[in-house]
Amino acid sequence: MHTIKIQAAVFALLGVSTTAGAAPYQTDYVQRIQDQAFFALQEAEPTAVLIRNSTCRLEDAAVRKNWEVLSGDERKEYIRAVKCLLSSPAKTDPALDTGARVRHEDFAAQHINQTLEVHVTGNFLSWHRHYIWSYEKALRNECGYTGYLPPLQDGMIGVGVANKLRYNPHCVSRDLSSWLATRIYTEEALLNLTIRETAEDIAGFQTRLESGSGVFPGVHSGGHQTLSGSNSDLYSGVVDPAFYLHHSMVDRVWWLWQALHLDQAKTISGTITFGNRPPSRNATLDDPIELPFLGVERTTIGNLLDTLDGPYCYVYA
Ligand SMILES: [Cu+2]
Repeated sequence: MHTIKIQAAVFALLGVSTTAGAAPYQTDYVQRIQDQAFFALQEAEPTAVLIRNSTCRLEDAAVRKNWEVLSGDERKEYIRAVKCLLSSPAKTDPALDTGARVRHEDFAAQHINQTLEVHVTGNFLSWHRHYIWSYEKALRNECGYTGYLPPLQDGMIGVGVANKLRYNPHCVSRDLSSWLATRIYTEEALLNLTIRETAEDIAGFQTRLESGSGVFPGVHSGGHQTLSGSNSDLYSGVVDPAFYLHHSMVDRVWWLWQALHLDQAKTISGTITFGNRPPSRNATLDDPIELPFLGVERTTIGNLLDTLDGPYCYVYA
């Protein structure tokens, strides 16, 4: 298990300027897709409320705003809350021997322990949605954060060997590649992921998310590679706080796809083994999603497919 020495410098990636007021930022092509998605949700709301198992309403939903549009003070508040998780004591049962010393590491331990069951699988998107939502909850309930988990649009992590769980103090590293970022986060990539035939079903969406154009990786894997350093380790990339902003962006892209394909929003694709090795059955909506180290209530994939239902009530802006 890893521990992290984080000082403000580590947050260089998170915006450079926590002091300057952040300018509104969202490229036009992202805004166009965002507007289409939100319009689709508004159109569907009168019928959607009737079948929801919660009291969530679109107009009251929490809004996850992009990191790029947060003000300097909002960014500082987020960083302060992350530092709080980095300095609060771990809560996982010591008997589990996860190696976690601080709260942030409880989350890392959970990801490391389940890595092969929640990547390149049918539960990848829903498990990570629930995982980062639990992190957001900890920021808010345990560290007084008043905002929501912001997606990072422009910094969007390969497979390494995990040491599994043990106490392993080291510094988080990054090796940012703007060269790669400018080739991955393109209008083409977003269109291919959302409104084009390439993403006409959830299998196509997931393929694009990982494989991109074929030459460059997709926005999920490519984002981890863009951050590089600690993020090059599929298991323990979560030690880098930027992991959560990147995965908020991945969740946002899935949310956009779902809103633009409401008739398919509750479909999933993939099996229950990493890359289907060894070959296994397809994942189903009844498959459990569990975060036992984090004390999060057991749920199912099917319960996590709508950000306005089940345990959730949030949208992206
Ligand atoms: Cu992951």
